[in-house]
Amino acid sequence: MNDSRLSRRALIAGAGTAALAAPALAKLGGMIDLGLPGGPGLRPLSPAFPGKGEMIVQRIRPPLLETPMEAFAKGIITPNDRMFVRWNWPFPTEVKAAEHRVAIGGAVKQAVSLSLDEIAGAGEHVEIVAINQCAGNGRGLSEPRVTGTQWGNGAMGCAKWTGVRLRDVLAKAGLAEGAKRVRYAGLDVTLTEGAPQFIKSLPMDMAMRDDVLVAWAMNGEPLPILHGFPLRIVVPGWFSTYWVKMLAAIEVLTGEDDSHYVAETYRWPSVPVTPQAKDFPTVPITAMPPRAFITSHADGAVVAKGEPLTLEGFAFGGDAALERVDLVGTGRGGGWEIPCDLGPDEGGQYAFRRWSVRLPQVAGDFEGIGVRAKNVKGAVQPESLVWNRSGYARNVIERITLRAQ
Ligand SMILES: Nc1nc2c(c(=O)[nH]1)N[C@H]1C(S)=C(S)[C@@H](COP(=O)(O)O)O[C@H]1N2
Ligand SMILES: [Mo]
Repeated sequence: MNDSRLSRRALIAGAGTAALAAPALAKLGGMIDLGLPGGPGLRPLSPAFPGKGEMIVQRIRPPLLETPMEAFAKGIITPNDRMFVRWNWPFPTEVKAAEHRVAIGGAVKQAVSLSLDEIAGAGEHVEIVAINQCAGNGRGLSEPRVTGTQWGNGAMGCAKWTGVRLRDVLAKAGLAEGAKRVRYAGLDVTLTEGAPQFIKSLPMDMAMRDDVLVAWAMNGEPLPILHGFPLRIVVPGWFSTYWVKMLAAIEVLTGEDDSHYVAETYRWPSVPVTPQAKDFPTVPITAMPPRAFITSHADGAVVAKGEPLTLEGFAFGGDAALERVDLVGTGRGGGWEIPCDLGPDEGGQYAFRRWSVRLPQVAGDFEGIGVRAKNVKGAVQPESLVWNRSGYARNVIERITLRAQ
């Protein structure tokens, strides 16, 4: 949560370099330090992407935009103009709603091609508040380092999604005997010949769930292009690698999915591994574990000695409701923990939830304090990083130090 802006000189130098790199950065607002261990942590901040406020630029094309942590301090909903953006491949910058179709084929009774109106008419309209989090969120903080986009913790956000149930859309085609998985693709196109298309699939029990949606709205607005206009899959509680954007095709499978992004990547070890480990079994990354963050104070912030101190932030349970949040730290007497107060449950079990805690008096520095979330399934954030070579599913307790003066 390191938000140190550079000096004006560095800022101008940064703007100059970036202006050469791409027109999108011409209106460069400044730089941000993500505090990645081993660096480099500096990234440009830019308000220049279509429909976006100030975002951390991880890559321009296809865009990888990270949300500055300050956007999470205000409330449980991440506004559309602050939601992080991630695309594996280039995608159309314009999609004509009237012409868009979703083709459903494979193990179905009757292959169909559905217009947006037909999708909207497929069933009851459902609204759900859910966290969209990249499986690689926080990967840049891994030690030892791992390859992949060096995200800080801003590859997540919480929005209200509106759509119909995937199962109601599937019912338009009807499942054939032996249907086992539901695979789907968007409109993005691969850059290099023979490269794998970004397609993902869900096991049938997930695809049939009450809250798995084909969504067309995000926070009450049509999906922005960067977030998958006109339709995207929403799988509350699961990492957003499954939330395919610009949904255009659905295929029902009778067997396992051997496609690249299911069979080869977005997997992690099913046993604990060391950085040296070579052959180990893997399973797909699916459900999100709980996480919690402090938003009231950045690492290194100064607090008033002898005064009371209120800390605030947000947390989430992952694939189950949040049960509790504790402030945890170390002191001369060993570890300590203080329960935090949970804010109102505004968004339900898949949403961010605010927490706060008031300490009666600051006695001295707080070295490495953090907040630890636990969900109702009993999953709790670990003390140390569960390292894996792709940096997936980070949920170690995030710690900061506060200086008393
Ligand atoms: N069509 C398509 N959908 C996609 C992707 C993609 O590359 N193409 N990336 C996925 C990944 S890895 C993430 S983290 C989320 C990001 O969603 P957002 O850009 O709306 O935040 O989209 C998912 N859906
Ligand atoms: Mo992702």
